[in-house]
Amino acid sequence: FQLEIDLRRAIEKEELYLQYQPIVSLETDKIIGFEALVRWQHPVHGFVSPAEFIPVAEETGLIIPLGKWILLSACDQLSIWQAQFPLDPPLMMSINISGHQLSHPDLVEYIEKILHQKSIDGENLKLEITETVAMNDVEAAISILLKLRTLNLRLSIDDFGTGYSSLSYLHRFPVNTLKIDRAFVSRMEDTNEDAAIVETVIMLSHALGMDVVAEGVETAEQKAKLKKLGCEYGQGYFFSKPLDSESATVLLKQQF
Ligand code: G
Ligand code: G
Ligand code: NA
Ligand code: MN
Repeated sequence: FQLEIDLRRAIEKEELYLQYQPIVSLETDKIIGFEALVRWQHPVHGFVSPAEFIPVAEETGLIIPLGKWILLSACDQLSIWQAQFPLDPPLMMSINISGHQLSHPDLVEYIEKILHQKSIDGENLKLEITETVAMNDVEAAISILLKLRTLNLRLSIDDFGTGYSSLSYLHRFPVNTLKIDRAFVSRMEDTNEDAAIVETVIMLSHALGMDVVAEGVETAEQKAKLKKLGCEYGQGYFFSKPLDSESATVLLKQQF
C-alpha cells in the first residue's frame, strides 16, 4: 500500500485519532496530565503504527498538516478536560513535536493561535522534543525553544539516553523536563549499570533545575525504586496504557 497517498487521505478522512497516556505523580499517585499519541486506523490495512508513518510524514512534509491536526485535537481535548476537571495545578497535555515541525517558521504563531482559540494557558501545554532532534543542530534548537518559551510553554526532552547528548549543551536548553527512555527503566532491575544510569539522569536533571518523567514504568517495583531516587513522575503500563478520550475521561472521573 502507498503510505504517502493513503496518509494524505487519512488526514482528510478522519482515519486518524489520538490516544492519551496518563502521566502520574509518584508522590500522590494522581494523574497530572496526558501524553497525546497519534493513531491511524487504515480502512484496509488496519492499525498502522506511528513508528511507521511518522517518519514517512517527516520525509514528505505531511508532518506539517498532520502536526497541526495533532496540536489542535490535543488542545481541544485539554480544554474540555480542564473545564470538566478544574484541578490545581491544572491538567497538562504533552505533545510530541518532530524535527520538521520544530524548524517550521509558523510553529510559534500556530501554537499561539490555538492557545487563544481554546483558552489554554501556555504553561499547561508541554512540547516533547526527542534528544536526537534537540542535539542535531543545537544552536537552532535553542533558538526555537526560546521562542516557544515566550508563549510560556513547558518543554521536555524525550527519549533521553538514546541519543548523543553533550552534557555541555544540556544546561543551555531552556527545558523543564527530561523523559528517561523506557529502555533504561525496563532494565533498571536487571543490571546495576542501568540502575546507575537512571539514578545519574535523575541527579543530573535536578542539578540543572529540571524534573523527570520515567517512561515505560511497568511494575510496582520500578515505580517504588524511581520514587526513592527522587523521580517526580511516571508513565507506563503500570499506571495505564494509552487510552481513547472516553476511557481517559472515565479514569479522571474515578480519580477526581
Ligand atoms: O505510541 P507508540 O509507541 O505507538 O509510538 C511510536 C512512536 O511514534 C514513538 O516514538 C512516539 O513518540 C511517536 N509518536 C506517537 N505519536 C506521535 C505524535 O503525535 N507526533 C510525533 N511526532 N510522534 C509521535
Ligand atoms: O517514543 P515515545 O516515548 O514517545 O513512545 C511512546 C510509546 O511508548 C507509546 O506509543 C506507548 O504505546 C509506548 N509505551 C507506553 N508505556 C509503555 C510501557 O510501559 N511499556 C512499553 N513497552 N511501551 C510503552
Ligand atoms: Na513522546
Ligand atoms: Mn519517549
